[in-house]
Amino acid sequence: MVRPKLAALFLAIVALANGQCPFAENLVARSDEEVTSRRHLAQYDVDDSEGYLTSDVGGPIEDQNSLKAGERGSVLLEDFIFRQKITHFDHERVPERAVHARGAGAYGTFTSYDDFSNITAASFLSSKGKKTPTFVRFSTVAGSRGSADTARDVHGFATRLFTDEGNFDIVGNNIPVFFIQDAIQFPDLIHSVKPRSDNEIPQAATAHDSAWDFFTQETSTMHTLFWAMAGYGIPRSFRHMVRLGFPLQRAATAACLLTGDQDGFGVHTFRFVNNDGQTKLIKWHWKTKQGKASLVWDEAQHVAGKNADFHRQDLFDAIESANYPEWELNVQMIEEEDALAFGFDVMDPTKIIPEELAPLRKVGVMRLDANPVNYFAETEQIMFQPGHIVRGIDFTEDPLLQGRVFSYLDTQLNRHGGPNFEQLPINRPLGKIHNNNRDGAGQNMIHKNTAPYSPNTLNKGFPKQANQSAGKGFFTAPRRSVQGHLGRRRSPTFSDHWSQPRLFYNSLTKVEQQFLIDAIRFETSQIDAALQRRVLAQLNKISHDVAVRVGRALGLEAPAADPEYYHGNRTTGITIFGEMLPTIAGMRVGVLASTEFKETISQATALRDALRADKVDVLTVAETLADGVDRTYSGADAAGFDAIVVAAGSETLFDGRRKKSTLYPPGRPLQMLMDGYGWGKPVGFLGRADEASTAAGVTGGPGVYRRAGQDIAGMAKDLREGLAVFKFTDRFPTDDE
Ligand code: HDD
Repeated sequence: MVRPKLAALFLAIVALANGQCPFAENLVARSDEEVTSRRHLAQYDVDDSEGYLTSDVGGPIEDQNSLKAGERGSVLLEDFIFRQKITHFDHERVPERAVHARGAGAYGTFTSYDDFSNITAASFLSSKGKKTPTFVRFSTVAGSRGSADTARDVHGFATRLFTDEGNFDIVGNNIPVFFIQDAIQFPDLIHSVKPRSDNEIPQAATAHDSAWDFFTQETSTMHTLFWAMAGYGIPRSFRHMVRLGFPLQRAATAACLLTGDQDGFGVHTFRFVNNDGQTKLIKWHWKTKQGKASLVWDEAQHVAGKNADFHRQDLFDAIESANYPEWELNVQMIEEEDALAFGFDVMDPTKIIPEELAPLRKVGVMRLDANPVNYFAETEQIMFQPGHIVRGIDFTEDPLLQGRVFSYLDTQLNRHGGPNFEQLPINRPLGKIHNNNRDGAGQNMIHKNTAPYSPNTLNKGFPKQANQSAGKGFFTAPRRSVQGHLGRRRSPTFSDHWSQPRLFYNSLTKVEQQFLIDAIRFETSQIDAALQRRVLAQLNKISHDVAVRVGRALGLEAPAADPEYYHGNRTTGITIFGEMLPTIAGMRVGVLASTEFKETISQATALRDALRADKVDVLTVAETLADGVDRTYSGADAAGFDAIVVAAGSETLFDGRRKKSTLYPPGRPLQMLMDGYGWGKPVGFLGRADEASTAAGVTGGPGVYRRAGQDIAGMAKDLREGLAVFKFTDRFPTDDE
């Protein structure tokens, strides 16, 4: 069988309907044998490329008409074919995830950079070049399964490593901290964020009373909230969530700041344990090699309406066109005795460990190179758990982590309806399972051992107990200890909720600070006035300036400065717009052309050829789907492109009197140009396009490129720079400008 399969073609059609870029041109056909990252699952694939339709029990059948008494009915109870088909359909759905319901996944391979056995006994890090199959599921948190990808939200980044010593899951987010410090508060957090219980409004949004009612009382939420209100809440794609550490300076023209490597997203502190029982406290960081990029809010809202599948489509297309995204796995390591050495508690999941205090160490790289074959069987049925842990790694006392270890197992029982969910193909480990767990709904294994208990003599003691010294068993860090009086309380070392949000805010560029303030203004303008005052009180503990600026938009006066947590510290790796993207592969350029002027279509085609080697998709937009045209103006939108180019040929396109589109009002291409510019995208003009640029109010400045009609190479060069800058942030005024 050769990929892509029907699913890929279907998505391409959906893409067309949505005005997005289909990957048809870049499709890379690979045989299933070549897709190694999901080879262990191939035994479960069902190939319907030949044969007769059968019932669930294998007999060939026809199923297009029910069995009736007489031509006009009724249908007979005897019709087992009807009943089986309808019954199966009626039971197709399983409960969607209570959170992170909306997501997309992909397979890949993790490659270890070295032998790290001096610090961890984890087998996937035991030798240089060791390869481990992986599956990743990206998600939003609050929205239901059909919600839009670009809702402002924390984004899930859950990774499964199918190691040769069992499945290991890192169930993280694209934000390195979390809202709460104790898992017992999770239902409260989620109930406040989810839609109202009476009318189920709003979907996938925190801009409502209950969310901010909770945030302003449980102030541990402030730090994560700041990250989500900044660009981290609206990433350009899953591929651009979290980033790589080789910063290049953005074009000097693009208001920017040079930064170093940045923090990551395993959130909790874990332990590495080596075979000698020595431990280190660690934090996991996945860093994208695509670079960090985010949308701007107005754009994200447009995308949500135009293409709810924006992120999943980007991931799917990238993989189908062999533009495989990669992330490097880094760890921050500290000594056990330093858990309280930095002025905060490293067991507190609302805190980052700034990189100045604990540098990142690269341990390997993950490349995603295969799409799931069946969304339900693979992406919907993968059941991640922080409790899926392997020898060489251990938990810590973090109360949020402790609660998660329970909750994920429990939720899978609910979703699957029984304890055998680990037997589903996507959840099966690479190795064989030997234990005394038995029976239950959907039992897939046929156990031959008639002594399913330990210890036993009837089965010669098998399966044997494995531990640190025998059978390479999982082991708890030997010197780990806990003690204390029982009590429902929170550690005083968890009580500072404001210093790190301020550290985050200080570390953003000026325009990113403005985006954050604008996001809080957007959210809080939709909530009750009493809550707005509580928001200002909290913001004021972080920054008086932020409180004043948000207050101004709400028509409220901020309280007097509350400087207890004010400081001038900054840390590296926070800014999103401050760095050049290391690759522009997978970006899309929309060329605004006209079928009335063939020359403009030729310009677009030439530009496509010029950027092919960069793996940039250049799409031609015109009035009709004539030769060489990919999109009509009615089916395209600036939100679907990372850059907009006006192909003017030798005459102008936007002269309404002479060159009016036959199908669409001249305002449509103009709108795309204005939106693209307004959302900070690179904008180019090929040929005589003065009227277009004047009509759009795009007079010049960084990221605005003008080239003669024949100078395709020049425009391609400009776009390479412009796409790597990605957003020209000088176009967004700040409050003091
Ligand atoms: Fe969670 C899903 C990430 C705290 C309870 N969580 C879920 C997923 C991600 C995270 C990425 C989706 C996994 C997938 O793709 O299938 N969750 C986090 C992070 C947290 C966190 C980074 C804090 C550090 N979660 C958290 C707490 C609880 C849960 C404190 C409960 C006490 N999370 C769940 C859950 C979900 C889940 C209800 C829903 C579906 C599932 O687990 O499989 O059990």
